[in-house]
Amino acid sequence: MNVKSLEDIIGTENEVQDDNWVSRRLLLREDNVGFSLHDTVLYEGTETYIWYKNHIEAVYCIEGEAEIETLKDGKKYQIKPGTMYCLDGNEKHYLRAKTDFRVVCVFNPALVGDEVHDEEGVYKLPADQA
Ligand code: 9YT
Repeated sequence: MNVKSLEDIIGTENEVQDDNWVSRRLLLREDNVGFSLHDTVLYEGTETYIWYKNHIEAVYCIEGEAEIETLKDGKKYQIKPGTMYCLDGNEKHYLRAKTDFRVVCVFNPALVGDEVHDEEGVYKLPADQA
């Protein structure tokens, strides 16, 4: 049985940050469950360009509000606590956090742990999965 608390992650290498967000990674590839599980906060007023071309992500909002815009069709989706979103495929999108926006995210394939978006908004795959 694998039991962890957010406090176990904060301040460790599994708390990963960039300018727009902090991601506390509770389950990773090394846990061998087929997905990774994150508790993530995107900071108020930020706009993040994302293209998960290598991953499927489901996002469940537990605090705050944000707008998602998919680039291919310009559609905008308002996300608030209790709302989940999961892209149809690997669409490029913007995430605009209207307030601090706290979400629980699941990624498949599981992240290794140190991923941040590259210049294309992508999380690269490790060499053995690329
Ligand atoms: C919602 C989203 O994709 N935010 C960027 C961070 C990512 N969810 C992560 O690595 O936890």
